Amino acid sequence: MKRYSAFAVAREALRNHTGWNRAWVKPTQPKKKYDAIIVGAGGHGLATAYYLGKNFGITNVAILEKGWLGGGNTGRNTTIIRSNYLQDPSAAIYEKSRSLYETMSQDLNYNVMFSPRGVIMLAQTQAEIRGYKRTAHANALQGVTTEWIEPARVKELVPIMNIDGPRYPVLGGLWQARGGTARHDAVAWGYARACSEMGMDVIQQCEVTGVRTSAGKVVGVDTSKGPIDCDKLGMVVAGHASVLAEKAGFRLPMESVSLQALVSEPIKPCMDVVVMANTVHGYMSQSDKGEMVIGGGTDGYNNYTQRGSFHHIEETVRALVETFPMIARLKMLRQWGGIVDVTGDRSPILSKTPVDGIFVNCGWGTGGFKAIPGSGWAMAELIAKGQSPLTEEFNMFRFREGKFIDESVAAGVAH
Ligand code: FAD
Ligand code: PYC
Repeated sequence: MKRYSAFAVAREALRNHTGWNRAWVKPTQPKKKYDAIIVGAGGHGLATAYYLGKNFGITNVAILEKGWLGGGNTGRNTTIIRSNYLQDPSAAIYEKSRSLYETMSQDLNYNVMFSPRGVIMLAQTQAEIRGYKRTAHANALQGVTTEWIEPARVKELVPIMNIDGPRYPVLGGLWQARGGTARHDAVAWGYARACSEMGMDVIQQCEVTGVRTSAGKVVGVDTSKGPIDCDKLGMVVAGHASVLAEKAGFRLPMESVSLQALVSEPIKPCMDVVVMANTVHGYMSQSDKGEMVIGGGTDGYNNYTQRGSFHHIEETVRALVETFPMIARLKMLRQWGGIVDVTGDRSPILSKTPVDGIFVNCGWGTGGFKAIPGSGWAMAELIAKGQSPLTEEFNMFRFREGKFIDESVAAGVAH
């Protein structure tokens, strides 16, 4: 596998930072009709379009975005990638995704800065020990490489951690050595550029305001740039999924809520793995620029603010100071929020809908960045062939039938 030099990584970081890389996507106006329209140019929408072209040769496709490329949760997340989920259907799609991240830069010819530095989920209660040991056993059966590690090994991996914390000492952890991070904007821009090169239209500043149907089948959408016809429609709009579904005449079992994150001033390298501490509601990694990237739980009430409430920052920082005392001296640089789409079983929806020709991909909640390539791969198959082994169990009708895919432990972020 190709390895990038430190120079290539630094050059790519600069190009991403300045927006230079985004300029590769050709500006375009909508055509009258497409074989497929994908609503939402976040990672999942773009990856869906990309694999429609790459795996099925369907390129008469438009991706419609009301804002800008990756301006939703894809460009707002803390980029943690892992596949240590409990249930078999989850492990299949998240591990497919993680493995696609390994070769994404080569596949897209675009450096997404995938960094498999390892992810630890700390156990700080007896219940977490049981939960994570159970996950490690399930992962062994699923072919996902994870292991339970003892506190001494945690300390070896993360010397800055205080494992004897006053409230919740570290009792061990679930370790996934090939988990890690990637550059979020680059994932969106890499897919967008590849879609554009295949002849697809990536249309920004184009909000879908209505969905047109005839005899129970989709025929097109109304947008802020006028009506556009299509044979198939993929709704991939995360926190706005229920709003768009309503325009097509059906409801989704989903709630939208704000999740926030913050970064510190940049400091010298001090932590080369990702740490999640779910009992105390905090997680942290260090970015390539040296900032400590920090997040916590979701707001406790539904909202569309892209801000997050103040008490959560306080709670998150308090928890992390306990676990990493040295961060008490850091200044925080900025804070932001995203609107995450949360289902009752904390698993996504990739599904046909009651309207013929409309497909929905949503419900990734606090954890969909890691799933972008696997979800796009599976969703493209669902749209092209009407079924996919990776999406079967994630259909929206499972809530009516009681076939939940419970991932409340693996979700990793309190909600
Ligand atoms: P988005 O990127 O939100 O894309 C949806 C797009 O649809 C948006 O660009 C929006 O503008 C557009 N849209 C909406 N309505 C319309 C309309 N009517 N017409 C046209 N366009 C429309 N996941 C992880 O795996 N690891 C993490 O570490 C992680 N951390 C997170 C931290 C935070 C603070 C947040 C907010 C999320 C985090 N997530 C994480 C979750 C992850 O970001 C999301 O699950 C994922 O990015 C969802 O991608 P998406 O493409 O579905 O949605
Ligand atoms: O799903 O791993 C995750 C995650 C970490 C932070 C937010 N989501």
